[in-house]
Amino acid sequence: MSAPSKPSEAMIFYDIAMRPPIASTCCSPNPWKSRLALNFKNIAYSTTWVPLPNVAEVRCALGVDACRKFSDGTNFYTLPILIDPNTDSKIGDSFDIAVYLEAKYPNSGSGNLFPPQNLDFVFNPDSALLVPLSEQRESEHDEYARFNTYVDAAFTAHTSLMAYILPFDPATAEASKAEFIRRAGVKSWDDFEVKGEKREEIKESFRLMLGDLGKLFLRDTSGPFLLGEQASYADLIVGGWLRMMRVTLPENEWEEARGWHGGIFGRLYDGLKKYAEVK
Ligand SMILES: N[C@@H](CCC(=O)N[C@@H](CS)C(=O)NCC(=O)O)C(=O)O
Repeated sequence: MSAPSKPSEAMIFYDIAMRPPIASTCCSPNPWKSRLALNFKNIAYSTTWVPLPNVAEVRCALGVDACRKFSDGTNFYTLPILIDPNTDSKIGDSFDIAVYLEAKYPNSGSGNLFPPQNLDFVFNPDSALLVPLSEQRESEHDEYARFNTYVDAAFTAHTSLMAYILPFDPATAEASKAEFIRRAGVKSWDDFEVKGEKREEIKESFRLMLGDLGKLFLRDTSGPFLLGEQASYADLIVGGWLRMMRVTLPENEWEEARGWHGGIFGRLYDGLKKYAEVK
C-alpha cells in the first residue's frame, strides 16, 4: 500500500509551556523545529503544553525514553514528543519527528523536508558543551543530521545572551529557575545575567558565527531559504533557533541580529512565518 497523503486523525504535539499568552512566548528551539515541520507538512495536530518542571513526569508517563543525558550520566527528559494515533507512534526527538513525517506523509504539505543539498557548516566550540543537544547519528539524512548537530552547538554556545529573560510561566517560574541554577552550578538567577563588555564580546562571537552560517544562504538568493524559494528542514532547524532569539533577546538586540549580514536571518525568520502558526 502506498503512503497516505494525509493522516486522518489529529496528532498530539508536546511543547514546553511558557508565560501566557503562550503563542507569543513559546521559545524552545527543538519543539519549534517540530512545529515548523508539522505546519510545513500541513499535518492536523493539537499542542499539549507541559510546564517545564513536569517534562520528565509527562515523558515517563508516555513511555518515551530520554534522548539526552546530563553530564553526570543521568537521563535528561525533554520535549518535543509527537504522538501519531494513525500509526500508534510516539517519537521523542525533533530530528526523528521530521524524518518520521517525511517517511510517513511524503505527499502532504509543502513538499520534501529533506531535498538533497550540501550543508557544509561546521562549528567547533572552544570547550565541549556540557550537555549535547543532539548527537550526530547515522541517519538516512546524514547531511541534515550533521547540520542539526552543528547548528545546535553553534547557537547553544551563545545562549548565555538569552537565558536571563526566558519568559517562564509565573505558575512554575521559581521551580524552573531553581532547576536551571542547579544545572549550571551557580548561586542565583542573577548569575545568568550577562551585561557590559562580556555581553558585547559574546554578541560579536554570535555575529561571526551567524556570518559563517549565513554563507550557505548566499548560494541561492532567489528566496529567503537555503534553496531559494523552497524551504527544507535545514531552514526549519535554523528557524527554531531564530524563534528562541526573537523571544529571549532584548528587542533592540533582536532587531540588530535580524539585520546582520545583509538581513539574511531576518528574511529567513519572515519567510518561515507561514509555517509558524501555534496550534
Ligand atoms: N535532541 C532532542 C533535544 C530536545 C531538547 O533539548 N529539548 C529541550 C527544549 S529545546 C527541553 O525539553 N528541555 C527541558 C529542560 O530543560 O528541562 C530533540 O531534538 O528533540
